[in-house]
Amino acid sequence: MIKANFYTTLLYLCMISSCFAQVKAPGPVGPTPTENQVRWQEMEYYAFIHFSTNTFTDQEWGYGEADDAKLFNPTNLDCDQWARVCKNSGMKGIIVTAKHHSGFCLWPTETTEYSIKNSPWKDGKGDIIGDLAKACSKYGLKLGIYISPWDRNNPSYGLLDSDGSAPYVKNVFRKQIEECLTKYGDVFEIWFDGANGGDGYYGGARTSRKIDRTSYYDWANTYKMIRKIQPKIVIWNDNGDRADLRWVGTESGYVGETNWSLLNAKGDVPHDMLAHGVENGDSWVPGEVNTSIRPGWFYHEYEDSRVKTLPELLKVYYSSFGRNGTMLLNFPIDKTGQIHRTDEKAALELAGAVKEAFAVDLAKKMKANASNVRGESKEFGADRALDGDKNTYWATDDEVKTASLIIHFGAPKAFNRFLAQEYIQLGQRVKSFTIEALVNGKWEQLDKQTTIGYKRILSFPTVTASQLRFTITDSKASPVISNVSVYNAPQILEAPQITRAKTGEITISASDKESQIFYTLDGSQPTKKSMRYNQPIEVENKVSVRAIAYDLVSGKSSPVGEEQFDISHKNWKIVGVEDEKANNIIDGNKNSYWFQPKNSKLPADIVIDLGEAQNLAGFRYLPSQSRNAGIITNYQFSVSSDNKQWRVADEGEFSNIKNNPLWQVKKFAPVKARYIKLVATRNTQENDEAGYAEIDVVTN
Ligand SMILES: [Ca+2]
Ligand SMILES: [Ca+2]
Repeated sequence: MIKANFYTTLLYLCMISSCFAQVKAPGPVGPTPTENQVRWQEMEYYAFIHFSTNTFTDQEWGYGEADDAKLFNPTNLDCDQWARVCKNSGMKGIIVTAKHHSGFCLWPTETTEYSIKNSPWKDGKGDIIGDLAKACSKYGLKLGIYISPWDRNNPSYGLLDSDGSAPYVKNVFRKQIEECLTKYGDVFEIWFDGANGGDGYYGGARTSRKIDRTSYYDWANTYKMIRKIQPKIVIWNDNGDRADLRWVGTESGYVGETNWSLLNAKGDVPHDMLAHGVENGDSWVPGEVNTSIRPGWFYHEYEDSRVKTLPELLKVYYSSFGRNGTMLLNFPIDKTGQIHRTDEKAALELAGAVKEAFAVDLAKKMKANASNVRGESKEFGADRALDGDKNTYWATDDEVKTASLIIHFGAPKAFNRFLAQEYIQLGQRVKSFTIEALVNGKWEQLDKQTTIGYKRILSFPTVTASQLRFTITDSKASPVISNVSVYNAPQILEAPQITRAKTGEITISASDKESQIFYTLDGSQPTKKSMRYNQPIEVENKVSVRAIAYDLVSGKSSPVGEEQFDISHKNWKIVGVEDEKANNIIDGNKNSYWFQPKNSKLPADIVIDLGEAQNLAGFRYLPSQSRNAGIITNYQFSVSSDNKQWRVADEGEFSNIKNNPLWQVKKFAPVKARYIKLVATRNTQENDEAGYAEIDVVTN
């Protein structure tokens, strides 16, 4: 009897399990990624390295001048340092400019003399791609190659043989790709920039060459060759035939909040499609977000003070792979041949902040239930989204396109980040979703968004709740969610930014909106007992503002932010300029600027009416912070009481402004005057441009 019972139970159990086994996994919907695209997407974060003759000629696009090769001579090149910085920054690979538009090659290619073979570095016996490949392998990073299709040095670029074939593509470009893909081991990605054709050296012809973007490179056959040599590679191409990955339409470091990993295989891709993908596109072409840690892609000493700050880098982080993209962050290699220490520090700060923010997944292994589970099978249950396994997922029955998943935290938990992932191997499905928190027995909506894709991260003000409800409100097909995570990221306590508008009104802002701000106006050290900042402060006179950001939860405060302002610009006027935009010079915003009209010549002057006579003892000048142009080096500063009779108060130069284009302060013997005139006599580029972000005075 016992035996029979045992077998009956066993049979029963087998029936149940076979019943479960019969619940079929969801089928794919729409285009799906290749294995290569999935492997690439899971890398999430990797580096761009820009290094070439440009580094030594201080250019972004080298002309391809033959002699520039002789300038390429890093004093202390260290590919190990590049890889170490990238590894410590949490990156998974490095894409290097093996050849940029100038045509200069960082490896000893057989295809041209314009390479490190003919540079003084290591007497022409070096191989940077080889060195980097070794360093990458040492640090467990993947190697990627950038080869510019455009070559401003090569004599055959843009020319066609009588049979219509392109000798440059056949004998140079394709051979260069072949060399890079065969000599240095596995290459995870190859990058073909979209800048193509135009002026160049072209073997000394110094002319302009145009190409037909659709046919010149014969991409179909070029791709075939690439995939044959490196079957696991992904191809980035913003130019010709659709490849594996897409540009997101900006180099500023973000992709659209709605971001489909789909495009159509044929046809133009306008900006909107680059930014958002195409909901019903017929091909899987996910977005890669590329941006530089500095304004430029190549190293320029004058950008040493313009490296992205932690809040700026975090913004890129959340706006790239927080929005179903990958993040490709560029390091310009400096003239010594290394990643500059300021850039290294910034990247490590980002890595530290990210590590802290995502240290504890509050949802992991918590109890969860869903409004619908596919075939009521455990295999597709809600807990499969909280198990930390990327290959398991919560799925609903085929006909169910809206569904909720509730996470029960047990005791109420504080959190401010939500992360969700679709199992993209079955296509990108979710069209919209909401998240809500159960606070004191009531559901409060935290956010309402559109697509998810590989990974979506949402930030919101910290909330304390016992449950979180994630509702898919619309989907192309039954949703398939591989992961849901919840975090409580600490505040970023950076020194607050202090600005003053033309009206004199002072605004203080913290990088984390949840921080409280405390400030002083008398130069004393601010503490949490100082004045609390709630709204802009009205101050007409000279004032010194000091402020801290304070985190109520941890009791920690930021370093002190500090600004000294002279008299308010409330009654100031630009004299004798029709262009309204000239007011940007006195609006208190360092990011707004004005340039003298295109046809004007140096010396160029700008006159400001201060509204009433002031006791002047100096002036300040800030060049444009976004354009490396019109930076005044030599000046004359005059004052007047009637805008007729002028007296020179000071003249001279802003000595290091080229490399450090920040505020320049000049003092002079006190004088009373109502009008000031700044005359630009020379600029850093020895041309006729003169630009200004701000002009200010120093009063007595
Ligand atoms: Ca899972
Ligand atoms: Ca301004």
